[in-house]
Amino acid sequence: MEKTLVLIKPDGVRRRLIGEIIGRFERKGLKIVAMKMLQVSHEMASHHYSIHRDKPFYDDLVQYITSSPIVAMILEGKSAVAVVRGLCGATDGSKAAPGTIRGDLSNNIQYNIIHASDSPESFAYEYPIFFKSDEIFEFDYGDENLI
Ligand code: 3AN
Repeated sequence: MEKTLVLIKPDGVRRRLIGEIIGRFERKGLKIVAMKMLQVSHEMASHHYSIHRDKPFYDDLVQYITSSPIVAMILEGKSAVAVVRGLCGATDGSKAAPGTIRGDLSNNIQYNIIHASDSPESFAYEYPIFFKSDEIFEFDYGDENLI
């Protein structure tokens, strides 16, 4: 089964949307195999956002993701990367489709609530920034044949 990294960013935490967001992933049938609340350091942020280093919004991005705690999780399921990206919606909340997390909960490109890996390769690069291997669990919910 495929895995993907999700970060509920500072705006999602501070707007009390953690439960709303996790509930959407659970109801879709994704498995939460790792989860924690943490303060992102500048070192972690610059590693995570290294592909954006030359973009004009890079400094704001790092400043923002390090401004207050986030919730990080690893979700597992069939086509998890694409399915989770679909649930998140377009990067700019003001353009994201209704029914998606950003479409329903954000109206902003920077304060867009959530990050999700955009490919299995991105997941492989990103998840070790947030999780050690012994923080990722293997278990069955028991409802897998129904999902
Ligand atoms: P996504 O999060 O949808 O994969 P990316 O990877 O293109 O989008 O951008 C990473 C983050 O950078 C976005 N989540 C958003 O917070 C921020 N961002 C992207 N484009 C802009 C922009 N034009 N202005 C400000 N922030 C941006």
